[in-house]
Amino acid sequence: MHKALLLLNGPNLNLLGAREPGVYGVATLTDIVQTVTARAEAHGFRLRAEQSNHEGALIDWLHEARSWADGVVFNPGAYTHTSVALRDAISAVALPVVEVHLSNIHARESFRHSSLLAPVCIGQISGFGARSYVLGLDALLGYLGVDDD
Ligand code: CA2
Repeated sequence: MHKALLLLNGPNLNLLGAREPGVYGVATLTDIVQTVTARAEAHGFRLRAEQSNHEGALIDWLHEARSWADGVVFNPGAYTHTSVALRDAISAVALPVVEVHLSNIHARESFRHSSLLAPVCIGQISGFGARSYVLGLDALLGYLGVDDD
């Protein structure tokens, strides 16, 4: 085990906290990264966080993670609903990936109800705001056999 995790965020999530607080909450991506990093470190894991608005960059980080990470917490943003390429990347790297969403995608527009990625992830957490990331981390650690607090 590398004792290291990747926290990956997709398009527009760099805007968190600045706009649409009613839908996505007031926490910034920096706040979320700090919270998840502290919790990962408390369990003895390093955490690397990356965000990109570009599909190819997200794919490259997933590929790289194969050599250094034990798993991934991933908010793919709108690529959740569209990206066969990200689905193929998740399948190819064969790392455990937890899909997380701030909003409850099932309670929103119908085009957000389906995820092309969820079938190749170990699970999906959706609707708990910034806490979705903490729940996603805990689910990943549990999957990896790390004891609870
Ligand atoms: O709920 C989520 O976490 C989403 O992944 C967020 C995506 C959306 O396309 C997915 O359907 C669900 C959108 C992220 C946009 O983030 C913004 C943040 C602040 C202001 C505007 C957009």
